[in-house]
Amino acid sequence: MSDQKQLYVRTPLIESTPLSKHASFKVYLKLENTQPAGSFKIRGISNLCKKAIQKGCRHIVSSSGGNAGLAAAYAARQLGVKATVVIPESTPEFVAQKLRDENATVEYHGRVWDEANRRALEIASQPDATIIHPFDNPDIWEGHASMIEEIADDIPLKPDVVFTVVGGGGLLCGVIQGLKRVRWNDVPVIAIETVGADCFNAAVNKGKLVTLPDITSVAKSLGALTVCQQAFDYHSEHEIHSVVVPDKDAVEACLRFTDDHRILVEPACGAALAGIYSDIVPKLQQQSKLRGAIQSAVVIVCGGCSITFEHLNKYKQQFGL
Ligand code: PLV
Repeated sequence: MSDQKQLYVRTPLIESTPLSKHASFKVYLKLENTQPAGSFKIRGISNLCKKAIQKGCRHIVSSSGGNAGLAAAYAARQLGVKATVVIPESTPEFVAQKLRDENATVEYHGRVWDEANRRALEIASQPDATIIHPFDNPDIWEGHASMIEEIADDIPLKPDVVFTVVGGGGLLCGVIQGLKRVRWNDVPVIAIETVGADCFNAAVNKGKLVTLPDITSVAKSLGALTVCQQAFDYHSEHEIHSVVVPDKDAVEACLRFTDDHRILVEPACGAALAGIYSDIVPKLQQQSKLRGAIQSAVVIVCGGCSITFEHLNKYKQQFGL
């Protein structure tokens, strides 16, 4: 396949009646869960993979908690090159199988993503191989930014706020770059993490990058120990409100979203939806952090494959929901 072919799709932007009813303002959902490979990741990862292949790469090496690896494996298969994905032991076996189904070689290494990444870097030192970082690369952010351009084309009016989640910060960087591209520099972003996967919030509170000792959240896809420098730097350039929600709220949001929209998402994505279901906007307004009335919001439904109906049911019991 030609490396000119776009590997991501233009995703739907829908106005959500149930979430709008809950929030008392219009809520639009950017349905990145409908991307090939299951999440927004394919936007940035395919951009980075294509550029690597143009420079002679024949072997894509990814270190990923799952979704970035799936996007890399999908891109590699579409572009006709080999893929190896190193995943931490926290990644469920069914995700490993999905990677194999994309023809990737899968290697388990380490407890968390950072340890898997060290092994991936070793493999990527082989000739013709290139490391495809899951979040810390300008080509990733450039690719992710395309989702905001699509939103700007599809939404009737500029939104008053955008909800997204933060893992290593690649998605946040893409969102901010996209907002800059469409000249929505004044649209605030609510950047949500879960307790125990909150490296962006820790950095914001400390005023410098912080490395978490461990990832204790069930939202393993948000589980980078340190956020990327660019995401941290954007915090002083753009109005970004860092919010941390308990795992229970992220899981509850997944459950409610299943009923409201009949779409199954993993807790990493549920965290963004918790922005609406857990009434983050009124809380921020009470703290005088969000100025002006909110008439409409966009939630980036980032998607992700690390969930099954059975897993969601287990989480439901675990959190007494
Ligand atoms: N997941 C990464 C990093 O994990 C991965 O390797 O797949 N939502 C979903 C469904 C995700 O899979 C991720 C990232 C994020 C959100 C956060 O994106 P980021 O890392 O660009 O902030 C450690």
